[in-house]
Amino acid sequence: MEQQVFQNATVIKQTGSLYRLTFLPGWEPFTAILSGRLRLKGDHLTNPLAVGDRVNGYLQAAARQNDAAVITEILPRKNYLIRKSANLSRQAHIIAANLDWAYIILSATEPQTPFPFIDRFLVTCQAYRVPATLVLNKTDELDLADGYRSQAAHCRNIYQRAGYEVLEVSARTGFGMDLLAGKLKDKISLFSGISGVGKSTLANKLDPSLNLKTASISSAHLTGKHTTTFYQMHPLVTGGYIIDSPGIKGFGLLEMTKEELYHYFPEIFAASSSCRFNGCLHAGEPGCAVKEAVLKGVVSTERYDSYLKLLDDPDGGKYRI
Ligand SMILES: Nc1nc2c(ncn2[C@@H]2O[C@H](COP(=O)(O)OP(=O)(O)OP(=O)(O)O)[C@@H](O)[C@H]2O)c(=O)[nH]1
Ligand SMILES: [Mg+2]
Ligand SMILES: [Zn+2]
Repeated sequence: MEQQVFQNATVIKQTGSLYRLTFLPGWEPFTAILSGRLRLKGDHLTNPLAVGDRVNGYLQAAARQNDAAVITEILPRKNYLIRKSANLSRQAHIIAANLDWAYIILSATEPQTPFPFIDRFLVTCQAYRVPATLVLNKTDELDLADGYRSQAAHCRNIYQRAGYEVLEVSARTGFGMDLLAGKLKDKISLFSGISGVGKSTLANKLDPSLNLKTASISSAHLTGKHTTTFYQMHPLVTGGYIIDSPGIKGFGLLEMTKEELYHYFPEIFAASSSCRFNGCLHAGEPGCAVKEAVLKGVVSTERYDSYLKLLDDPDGGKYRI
């Protein structure tokens, strides 16, 4: 059989054993499978290949519909995001690879994302060198109750103090969407977050031609319905590419020691340079500058508590969901 090699295609979708690839910046998706050799590798991973991965392979001549291309090589990753697959699982799941930016989408109203979830996501972004921004969506609903308004202000305050940008938008009214579109231009960005916060609705607002499936949150539990089921990259009419993702249910940190954890809380790391002891874990040691920064309000008590909780995890320095 005649073979024609290809290089540097980008994975834009995975469904079972089939991958969709394209050559960026163009957009002419074709189907591919993994070579047997690659399938055997990486048994500690639920997915050897993730959306955003760059790959080499070969096309089969005169490709008919069922003649998928074959991926023979995964190119080195610039970065990636990874999490534990599930409780007690030793397997890990690569969320996406080669990201320019990660957005954690939150709802200003419902459903609410627990702070520990946000912090685990941000810690992972720091550890794997993916810049991250928080997006507070559904701000059009902030008039529903004063409680929501103060909660949103609280969230903004905590994360801005930690050094993160917090964008306020409404996919419904379009508020803040031009600013977001400008940030996404010329980049590959991930939209992550729990189900129902409006990831796919935001994508549709940015580019109505995407026409992604969305669904209202459950009126009984105010939770999302896990409408999006695949990670998938989409080109935006305003420029750039976004990866829309299924709502994340749990976020387990991976391979992180107690000694390195504080490096991934930027504001705690900054304060730690003045700690009295080398190797201070900022958990009550004398002369701890982090504790002092918390008392002064430079580091928020919420983020510090989050840090201490992760530090206290009994799993020998490795963290579970
Ligand atoms: N009021 C209001 N509702 C919104 C906004 N954005 C999204 N929604 C609604 O929130 C619900 C969930 O939106 P989706 O886009 O399906 O949420 P998702 O994050 O993609 O959810 P999964 O795919 O399940 O992870 C839908 O009913 C949307 O109409 C917004 O800015 N304002
Ligand atoms: Mg969705
Ligand atoms: Zn300290």
